[in-house]
Amino acid sequence: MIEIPARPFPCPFEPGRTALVVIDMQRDFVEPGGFGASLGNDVTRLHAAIPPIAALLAAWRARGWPVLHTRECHRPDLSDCPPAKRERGEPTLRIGDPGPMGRLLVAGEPGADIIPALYPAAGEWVIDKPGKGMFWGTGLHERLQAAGITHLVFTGVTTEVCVQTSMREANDRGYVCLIVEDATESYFPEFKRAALEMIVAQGGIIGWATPSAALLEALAP
Ligand code: TIU
Repeated sequence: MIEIPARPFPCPFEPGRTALVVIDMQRDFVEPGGFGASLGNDVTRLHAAIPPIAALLAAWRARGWPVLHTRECHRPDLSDCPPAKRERGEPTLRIGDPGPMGRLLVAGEPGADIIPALYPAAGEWVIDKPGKGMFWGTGLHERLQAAGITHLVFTGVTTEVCVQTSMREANDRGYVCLIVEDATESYFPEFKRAALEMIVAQGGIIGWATPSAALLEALAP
């Protein structure tokens, strides 16, 4: 067992039983013309998280530890996209509409895939999820249990939407949850700051937070 310097206090880390979770680093959120841009967001705000995630992926891959990528996307017939989700607001394009990267947030379309810089390696898990959280409708808890994974390190986008929802779901299922502060980003800096604070408040009510440099240094031999 390793201890990672973290807020609000050192975080336990079990080598081999700790999966690196990369949430929704899809072209649809990070590149122009996708779902994130259709909601009126400046997608360049998310780019700062890419190098830290790449460094963490390299560390996990070098050690043969489990890596899990998620993609928020729906079946082509949208049978798993609730109308309440698709019809909300006044986006320039809705989920399932054709855009420059194919149909927004539809599985198999170019926009729904993960950005080349962080593309999954052979053998890494890729979980397609219809919701913001990674456990809803995915069977992921059973797979993690079967693999003996007890600790999760969270990265990806966006901090206060899919990352925080997934981390809250994981906390309720008994996983030790650590979020990497510079490996997650939001379209709204103030929401990122607030999400990180609410995770570590009250003695780590949802989990722990640490910068990637502290995590990588603690893992170094
Ligand atoms: N809109 C926004 O901030 N996020 C999402 O819709 N999905 C994820 O966070 N992946």
